[in-house]
Amino acid sequence: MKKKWLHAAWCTSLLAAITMPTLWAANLYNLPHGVTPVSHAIYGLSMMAFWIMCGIAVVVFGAITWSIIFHRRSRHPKPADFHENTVLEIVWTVIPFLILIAMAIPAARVLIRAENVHHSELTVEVTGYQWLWRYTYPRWKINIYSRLADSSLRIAPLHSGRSPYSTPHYLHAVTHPLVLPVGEKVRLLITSKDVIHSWWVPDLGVQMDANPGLVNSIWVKILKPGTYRGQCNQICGWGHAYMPIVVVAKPKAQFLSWVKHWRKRHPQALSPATTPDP
Ligand SMILES: [Cu+2]
Repeated sequence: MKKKWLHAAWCTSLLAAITMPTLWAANLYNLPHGVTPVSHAIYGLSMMAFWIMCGIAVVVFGAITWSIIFHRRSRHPKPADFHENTVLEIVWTVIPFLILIAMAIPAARVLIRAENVHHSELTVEVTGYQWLWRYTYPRWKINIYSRLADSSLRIAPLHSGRSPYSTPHYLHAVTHPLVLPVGEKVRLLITSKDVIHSWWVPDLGVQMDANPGLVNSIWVKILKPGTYRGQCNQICGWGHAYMPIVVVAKPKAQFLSWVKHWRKRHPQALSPATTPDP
């Protein structure tokens, strides 16, 4: 009896030793849960695929382990010598097919939902340039040029002699962030004035190509105030690493007061958008 308990304790410790680092790594490297309904849906899809893969792994590796143990050489197993098995072949074709269908239906639903920009409450135009982003709020005629922050720019040259660790958010800080209201469906119209860029903010569940001559639309509804960082996700030239994205989400009242202050401080920005200096 004592031996049995000892055995159980060993098995539990071994399981914990395997599980704990796995959970820690999962927290570190898993997809971010994000702060928008779409990012939550994408996270749900990712976890669904993950658990299906875990189930498949248990079945496949279980069968392999079982075969290794119970059909080992020392047991002198007699191999089955059948050839072709219609039932078996139908089963291993139909099961993966059903699994794929079960994954494709919710994935298609999320895709359709992510692209449905109807009933948006605010529109912001996002334009990529080599190497900065311009954010335009047509409702208030606000133009924001969002460049890499000076704190990063000073360090970026190869022989600057400064450590990237000496500044917070190195290469992820900008001169002016994109400010959005919390809880509102915001339509983003994304395009480019030169080469292909990509507007990517993982916490918002958004990655959309910015193509010259084409406008792509996507929407975000940020559920939590905060600062969310991303970057251009399409290699667009030597300055590709120098066009980060920072989104600041504020509650509606604070957002409107930001709009008021911005317009007061930047009356020149009320004119139509012009191409920024390189
Ligand atoms: Cu780019």
